[in-house]
Amino acid sequence: SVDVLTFGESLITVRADGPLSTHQSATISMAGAESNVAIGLSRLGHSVRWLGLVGDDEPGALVLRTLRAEAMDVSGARVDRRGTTGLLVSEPRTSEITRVTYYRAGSAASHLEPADVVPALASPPKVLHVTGITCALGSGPRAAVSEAVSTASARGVTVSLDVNYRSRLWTREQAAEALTELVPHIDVLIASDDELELVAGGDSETAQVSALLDRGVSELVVTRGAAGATVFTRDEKISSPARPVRVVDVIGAGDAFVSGYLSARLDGLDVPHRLARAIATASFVVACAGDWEGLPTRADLSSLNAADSTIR
Ligand code: KDG
Repeated sequence: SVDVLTFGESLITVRADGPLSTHQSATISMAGAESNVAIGLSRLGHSVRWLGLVGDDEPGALVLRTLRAEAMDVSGARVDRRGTTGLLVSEPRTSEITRVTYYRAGSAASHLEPADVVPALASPPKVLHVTGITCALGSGPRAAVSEAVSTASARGVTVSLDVNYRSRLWTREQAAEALTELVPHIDVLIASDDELELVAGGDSETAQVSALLDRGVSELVVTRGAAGATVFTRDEKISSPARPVRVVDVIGAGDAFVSGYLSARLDGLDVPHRLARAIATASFVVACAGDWEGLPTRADLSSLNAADSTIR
């Protein structure tokens, strides 16, 4: 069995150097919240299995080839000819604003069903990680998440959910309806401060935190962007500021944070050290372009503490 099992939609990305209509230069890569987390965990030495559907096309081959190169088990991933691999286009508009456009409706990945993921839990991983994005892709993917988390929690597997609300895919009301019912199966819940109401209702953070802990969440990780993050458990509340970083590309920071957090948890570290690794991991990924390219290895992480020069 593996340390971490995850599944979701991975897309091909075209990162243009300007508005796509005027630009001939762009970088082609891949993205996907779950595969970003999977790459982060794999680089930190954990065994990871990723499941998902890609189209019978070059973008799908790029996705699987990249994940194999990142030492992932993709033996359960498959090609589905009912759709193509999804596409994400990003275009810089100002130094702060990036326009992101999805071409993913009806994609191969949107045909995911419970039977594509639930059998993999027969050999239980230590952690099952899912995100709210998958629930937004259609009724099959939503059922896959719901059945996977209930099967995993019944088998004693630690289940982690990153809310990851995407306004382009569904409304806040739809997200709240789908995600609230997952909560009783979740051990580690990661949400940004403005996503808390999607899983807990209400509008005061104190009430939301106690509602989630009462429903069985054992670790609630609330991220606050550049202001850092707080972890709430039954017994403690631990906050940490973010590291001061020169941000090149903020996309992927949340996924990097989750990979660092789960990695430290798998290593048996306590909550303050989980938070510290999460923040360190995120600080690597924002320093270069791309969602996952800058994710650190263990050696990279230890270089953070060996400070006497900024040139290594
Ligand atoms: O978390 C970063 C993701 O937004 C990106 O990788 C693409 O999965 C993606 C999505 O659906 O937005």
